[in-house]
Amino acid sequence: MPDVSIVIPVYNEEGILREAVTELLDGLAAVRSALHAPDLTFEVIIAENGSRDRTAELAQHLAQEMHEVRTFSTGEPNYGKALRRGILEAHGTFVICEEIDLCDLDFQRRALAHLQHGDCDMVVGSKAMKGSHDQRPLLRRVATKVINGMLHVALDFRGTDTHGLKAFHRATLLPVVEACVIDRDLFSSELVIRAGREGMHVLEIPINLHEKRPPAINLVKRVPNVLRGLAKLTYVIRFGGKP
Ligand SMILES: Nc1nc2c(ncn2[C@@H]2O[C@H](COP(=O)(O)OP(=O)(O)O)[C@@H](O)[C@H]2O)c(=O)[nH]1
Ligand SMILES: [Mg+2]
Repeated sequence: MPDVSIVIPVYNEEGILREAVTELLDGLAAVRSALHAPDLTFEVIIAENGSRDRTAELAQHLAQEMHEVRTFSTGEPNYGKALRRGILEAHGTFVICEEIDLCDLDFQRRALAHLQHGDCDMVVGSKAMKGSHDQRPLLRRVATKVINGMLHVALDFRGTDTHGLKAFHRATLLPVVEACVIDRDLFSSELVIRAGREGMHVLEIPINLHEKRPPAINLVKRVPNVLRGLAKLTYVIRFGGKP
């Protein structure tokens, strides 16, 4: 079994997939050495669904070429569903949830150091806390703050970010992952919020966010889905109902 599973949901990423995965695997040597853990083993799980380009086929090729890489493809585009399945299929003691346009080795190194020291159960890479540096356009930075503000009001969430990079001890978080019912964009938020509410120690650390490419899906088009997800999330967490 690997020590660390890196789960990466991907959708229509043929342009950067091979380069990003190759760079990630090359970079892991530096993570091992910074952690003084030369034998630390990794697996990379590419969680694809619904891509209309050659992403699924490219992911298959990568899995055949590189023994650390596994992949699966399922139905319609759904970030949360793909990430959830990737986490459930992970074998590592620790799981890192990545994004193909980030593959942030610095976050991975710092998060693993915290987890190995037993400082916390989950590390969240925040792009909105003091010390972080978010290089995305203003509108997307504002969107992050708005979603966070809504989570604060609706669910009493006290952190600064729920969407994006995360790392955790797999066995500890597994019951929380299994309890999650929201898919799409808000799955990430549900996972972080549930973990906190179940008394787990969630530690936020600042990240330097630099995307390898702008997102394919227009921010405005995501709004209805995110609002629906927020309403569902509030309902299931506040009232324990079915989504
Ligand atoms: N499997 C899957 N992955 C997705 C989907 N939408 C986005 N992703 C992946 O999620 C990660 C982040 O997506 P991105 O478009 O950068 O949105 P951002 O999180 O707002 O920056 C990337 O690795 C994408 O390929 C989806 O519908 N299904
Ligand atoms: Mg992105």
